[in-house]
This record gives sequence, C-alpha cells and structure tokens, in this order.
Amino acid sequence: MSSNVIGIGARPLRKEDRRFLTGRGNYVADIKRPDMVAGVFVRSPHAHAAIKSIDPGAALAMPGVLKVVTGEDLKAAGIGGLPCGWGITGKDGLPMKEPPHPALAHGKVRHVGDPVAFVVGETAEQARSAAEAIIVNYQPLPAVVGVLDAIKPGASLLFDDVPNNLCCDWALGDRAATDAAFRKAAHVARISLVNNRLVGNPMEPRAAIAEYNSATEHYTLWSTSQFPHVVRLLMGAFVLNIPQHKLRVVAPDVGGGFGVKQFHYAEEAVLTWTAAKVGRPIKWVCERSEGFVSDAQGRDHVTEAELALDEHGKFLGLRVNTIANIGGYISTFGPNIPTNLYGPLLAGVYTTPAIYCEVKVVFTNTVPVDAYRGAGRPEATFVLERIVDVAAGEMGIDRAEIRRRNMIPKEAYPYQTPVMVEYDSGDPKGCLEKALAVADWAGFPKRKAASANHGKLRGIGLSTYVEACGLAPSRIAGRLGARGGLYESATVRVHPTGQITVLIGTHNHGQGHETTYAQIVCEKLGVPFDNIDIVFGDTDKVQFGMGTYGSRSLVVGGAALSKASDKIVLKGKKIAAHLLESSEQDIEFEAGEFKVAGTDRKKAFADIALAAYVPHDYPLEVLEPGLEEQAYYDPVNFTYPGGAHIAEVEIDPETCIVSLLNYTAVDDVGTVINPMIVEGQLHGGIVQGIGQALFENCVYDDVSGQLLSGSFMDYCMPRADNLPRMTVSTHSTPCTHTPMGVKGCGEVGTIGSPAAVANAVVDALAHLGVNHVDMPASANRLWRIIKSSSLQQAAE
Ligand code: MCN
Repeated sequence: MSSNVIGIGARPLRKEDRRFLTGRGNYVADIKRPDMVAGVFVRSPHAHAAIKSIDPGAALAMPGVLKVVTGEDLKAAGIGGLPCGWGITGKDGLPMKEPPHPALAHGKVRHVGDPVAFVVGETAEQARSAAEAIIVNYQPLPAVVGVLDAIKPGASLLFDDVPNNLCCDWALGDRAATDAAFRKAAHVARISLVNNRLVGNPMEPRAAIAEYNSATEHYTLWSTSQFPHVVRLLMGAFVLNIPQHKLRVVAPDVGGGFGVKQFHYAEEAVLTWTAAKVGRPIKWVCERSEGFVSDAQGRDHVTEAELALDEHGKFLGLRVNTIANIGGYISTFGPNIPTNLYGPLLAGVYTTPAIYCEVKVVFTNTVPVDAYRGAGRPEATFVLERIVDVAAGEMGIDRAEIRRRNMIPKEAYPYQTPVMVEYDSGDPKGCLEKALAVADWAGFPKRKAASANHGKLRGIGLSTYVEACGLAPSRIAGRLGARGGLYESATVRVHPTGQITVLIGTHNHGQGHETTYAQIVCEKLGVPFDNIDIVFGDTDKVQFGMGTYGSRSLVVGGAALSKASDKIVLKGKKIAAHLLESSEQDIEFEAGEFKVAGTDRKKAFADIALAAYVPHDYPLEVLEPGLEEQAYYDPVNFTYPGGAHIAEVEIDPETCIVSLLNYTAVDDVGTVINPMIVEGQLHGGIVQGIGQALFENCVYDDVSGQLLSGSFMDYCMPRADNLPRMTVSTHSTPCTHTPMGVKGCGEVGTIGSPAAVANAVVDALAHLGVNHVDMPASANRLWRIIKSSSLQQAAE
C-alpha cells in the first residue's frame, strides 16, 4: 500500500482548502458568461398589502433595461407556484393547508421582502435604477407578526381560505398515557419559553445565473444551492415544466449554507424563465440586506411545557404545546421542521415513558421559516433541557444527578422512545460523566466564590442531547409526508491508471467532503489520497442526489460511496481471478492488492484497473470492460449522535454583559472519519448555538411587520472575541446500521449549546429567584430581569 494512503481516523489537512486559501474558489458571483446581463428584484416594503397595480413604464424606458417581469406575467404564462417538499397531516387526519406560493407575488404581498417584480438590465446598476422606477400601487392591510396574535379570532388573514392562519394543528404521542402520568406525579415542573427567530447569514449571499440555449433547448442554472438535483426536480417538474434532461443545475463552490441554501427559491425559477425570454444569460447576486428579508429564517417557537416527576425525580411524563411560526408562505421543508423533526426529539436521552406534543404551525406576515442548522432538534433540546433544570431546582436535586437518574442506560439500546423513533446506539451517561470531569463540575463552587469576590455572578450550565440525523428511511418518510426520497447515490470511476473520480449527490459547502470521502476511498481501495477527486454539485455530471442537509452526507452519501467501493472490489476480484488464474473465491483484497489466498501471487489495484480498460487476454465472455460502479443507499434509520455540553459564564451585574468563560463538549458521533474535521464541525456548530443563546435575534415590529434587525448593525453575529477556548472531544458508540458505524456531526454543536449556555445564565441568576431567561441573553434583557427581581426581592 502506498504511504499516501490516508484512511479512516487520519487527520489530513482539507484537500479543498488550497483553492480557497489561494483565492481560486469558483463561486456563482465569480462566473461570467458571454453576453451576460444582470437582474434585480423589486421587493415589497409592506408586510401585508394588496397589489393594486404595477407600472413598469418608466423603468422600461430607462437606458439598458431589457425586461420587467411581474407576478401577473408568470401567471399568464402558466407558471406554477413553488412546491413544498414535505407535507404534514394534522391531528384531525386532514392534510395541512397549502396555499399557493407564487414565485413573484400577485394580488397580495405577505412579508416585507416578498418579490413583486424582476428587472433585467445590461448592468446591475442599470437594473437597480430601473427597479427603483417601477411604481407599485399597494393598499396596506393589517399585518400579523407574532404567532399568538396570528391565531386570535378576528386576526387579519394571510390567505382567505386558511382560517385562523393555521397551516396545521399537529400532534405526536399518547395523550391519554401522558395525562395518566401527570395524575400520578409527585411534582410537576412548568416552563413557558420562546425559541428566538434566527437569520442564517452564510458568508456568501445567495446568487444565481440562468442561461438558455435556443439551439439545443437546454437551460443551465448556476445556483448557490445545497442540493442542485432537488432544485432541478422541483423547478423543472413543478414550476417551469422543463424536462429534466433539458435542465442542468450547477452548484459550484458555495460559501456556507447552514440550511438556508437548501430550498428551492423563487429567484431561481424567475431567472431561469426570464433568461429564455431575454435570450441572454442573467446573473443575480443577493445583497446582504436583501438576504435578511428573502433567505428563509429559522426557529421561532412559543412553547409551554410540563414535566411530571415522581418523588425521586424520575420523569413520568412530558407535555409540550408549541406554536411555530412558518412565515408568509410554505418554504420547501417549512412544515416538517417544527413537527417531524421536533416532536420525536422531545424524548432526548431520557426514559420518560409518556410524551405528548401538540404543534400549531402558523402563517404570519414574516419571511418564511424553514431548516436552519439543527432544524427542530435544537428547539426540542432547548425545551427539554430547560425544563429538566427547572425541575431540578424546584425539587432540590443536583442538575447532573437528575439527568443521571433518568438517562437511558447504554445496555438498553436499541431503545424505542414513545415518540416514534428508535435509537440504535448511545451512551449518554458516558458522555455526561466525561464532560463533568473535563469541565470540573465539582470544582465550580470555588470558581463561583472567586467570581463573587470580584463582584461577578458566575453560572454553570449543562445540557445533554440526542440528535436524529440523516433522515430515513424513504418508505416511512413517504407515510409522514415526504415528497421525495432520502437515499443518496455515488459513482466510483476508476481510470485505466488506477486514479479515481468519485461522483456523488451530496454537496460540499464547508464540511470537508473532498477530504473525508477521499479518506473513505483510500481506506476501502488502498489508493493514494492524492489520486482521488470528488465531484459534486452538477446535475450533468453526477447521476442523482438529494444534496446536503440534516447531517446526512457521511451517513447516507458516505454509505453509498462505501457500497460503490465494495462493488469495485467485487469486480476487481473477478478480473484478478482471471489474471492470476485462480478462482474468484480464493482472491483476497487487502491494502490495495488482490492476492490469491495463501500464496504470494498478487496484482496491484492499478494493474487491475489497466486490465479492465485494456482488455487483452481478458475474459470478455464473462466480464464487461471498464471499472466503474454506482450505488444507491437508502438508510434504514436515522443515526443518533448525542452528547453532553457544559458552559460556564460570568455576568457583570453593572453592565449585564455575559462573558462565556469555558465551554466543554463531549459528543458521540460514532466512528470518526477525520477527527480534525469533526472538531471543526463541532466548533462551528457550538458557535452558532452560542450565537442564538447570547447574541442573535431576528426582530419584527409587532404592528408594521418591518424587520427591525435587518442588517449587521442590529443583528448581532457572534465574533471570535466573544468566545472562549472550547474543549471538544468525542465519546463514540458506533452506529449499528451505517456501513462504517458513523453518525452525523454537522449539527450536533448547534443542538447541545443553546440550552447549555441558557442554563448557565439562569444558574448565575438563580439567587435572584430567576428560573428562566429567554434567548438571546442580551445585556438589555438581563438588565430588565435583574432589575425586576431585585425590586421584587426588596419589596418582599
Ligand atoms: N465526519 C466525520 N466523522 C463523523 C461524522 C462526520 O469525519 N463521524 C465528517 C464528514 O465526512 C464531513 C463532515 O464531518 O466531512 C460533516 O459531516 P456530516 O455530519 O455528514 O454533515 P454534512 O456533511 O451532511 O453537512 C451538513 C451539516 C448541516 S445540516 C449544516 S446546516 C451545516 C454543517 O453540516 N452547514 C455548514 N456544517 C457546516 N459547515 C460549514 N463550514 N458550512 C456550513 O454551511
């Protein structure tokens, strides 16, 4: 085997970083097509208004303006609305309300930023000036912004045929068993909380270029997408009626997605349709402030939860009522996030025997809400880990101890929860004990006293969690409303010289796939690391794929790759058997060599590759030439990473600023392919969770529906100087059903961290009688809480 074989568990530097660090990435905004022109969207300044008329006259007369498209034009051309990829069913057995989502609004606008027209100009400046000259006559309507207002009787309706703005009233679990559990309870803990809305803000804003070739009737769309094949399917088959073989979607290098680039967006369809009408390629690059009102947003729940416990602090039942905001329209996966990806995670790592959860999914005059890193699972973990802390405080049980008493023991796996999912493997106690030791939980009182000496309030918070990643399996997902499959495909193309090109349906936009997939192939086929290239993101090159979301790439895409590699070995054995004049059963493959068992006769991988393509003296009667194998892998179950996170904070009671002092994470992600990449994913995920817990908040004006945090001046992203050095490590139990025992890792940090930080903040303020602080724990929010608690204490 070559010394350049870098297999599973190695820490090579990321292959892809050379091109990024030397400025040679290929992003959509960098692409220039011959004769290309520019497009700009006109967006609604109102949260809710009727469109009385649109007058493009002045714009069309401006220099360089080629076309103006409105919603009425698309409607007249028979262009359909944007489809939803996952419908849900209410507790009454009826399908969710699914009103149309036009690519350009017609009749009405339903959120600030709703696109109403598209202007094409020779240059972006000309298109932008013309966009400002389009006269849209709006008749403003009352807006509904918060979910509680939206479902009030008499609230303004977004859609005439959606009473109470209710998209779906969904439920999961056994209501009667949960009610019975509450009747037996020695103690009931209660919490009301808000899971704050977030804006994804990937470093690269969304962008697209569309081109039409009238000679071949082919369309090409370059888009900043996490799943180009799905965009081709949704846009081609459901919106524009373009045959799949005439539509190529390319997602080249993409500068971060975090879920936000996982949807089929209106801009993609409008550009593609208009490019054919104008007869020239059109580029659109979203501006940052435009992204704030047009990228799908995340979270936004209002929840009431109750936990029933016996006198020893054992959990008997959990009841959760959530109202989830999905914004002005149904985005691609919008309804699935606060339901199927939320309810089943309320079991967490605990043995709670009865759980019942109701979710009202509600339309409001805000930007649509969809998956954002973690998607439903951080929200579930937040509810659970906050209420467990409340219960511990009320019952006088140590917060680690109450968790220990209720955790699923390692030996109890596989473990069927009362809310649909069956965990295959895990060791929550192992993660917890390791995290407590690393964070020196026991030594905290001393550190708290030291902080108090400096006039600071110190708190420590713990959160344990389980994640469900790599959505599965297709056959059950179909019953739950998925309108697509959950499998992945990979092709391993061995060239005559033994070098390899992998074509895979997932999309790498920061996760390091070009490195970790190469490691898998190295491990499987013994081929040097530098001899392997990973190709993704182009529907004309890659057979098919469902893209990257839900931390599925390794567990589903990697499994397809492993399967295709196994097929290469099988075929290689047949060729080797012939070349070595042996029977196929006697051929062993190890470390890149095919050997006749028990002899020194062997052939290197590259010799077999050459024989496959130069079939002299080759058994053509039983074997086809060539060495290329494809595999589809449909996962049998989700994988269930889990872990324990501990945050330690200090609050300055004068400024109410929270400083994060220490952060410890111990995560179970199954077999680790590349520890350096996994640590990077954990760091990134944790920082996003810290962002939600301490800084980020997407705020709309309650009355007007205007976005008040529409730029980085008002929307506070976490920065390096807000963060401590983090101690992350793994405590792995292999997944029992993925080929390499792997579990996903891309979102775990975001799932464990918000509750750990919030619990630490509450702990620092517990002496004031505070038992909950909504996120973000901003200085302003804490000042109000500290002030009102102190006033109350003084009054008592
Ligand atoms: N990995 C590993 N061993 C494991 C698990 C994963 O070596 N046991 C490696 C994988 O091979 C891959 C990386 O870790 O290189 C992440 O793998 P995985 O958990 O499969 O997640 P995905 O690749 O499917 O990425 C999706 C996930 C999600 S859902 C969001 S959102 C997210 C995230 O990953 N967005 C990201 N991480 C991101 N990182 C960056 N830089 N940018 C984003 O937009």
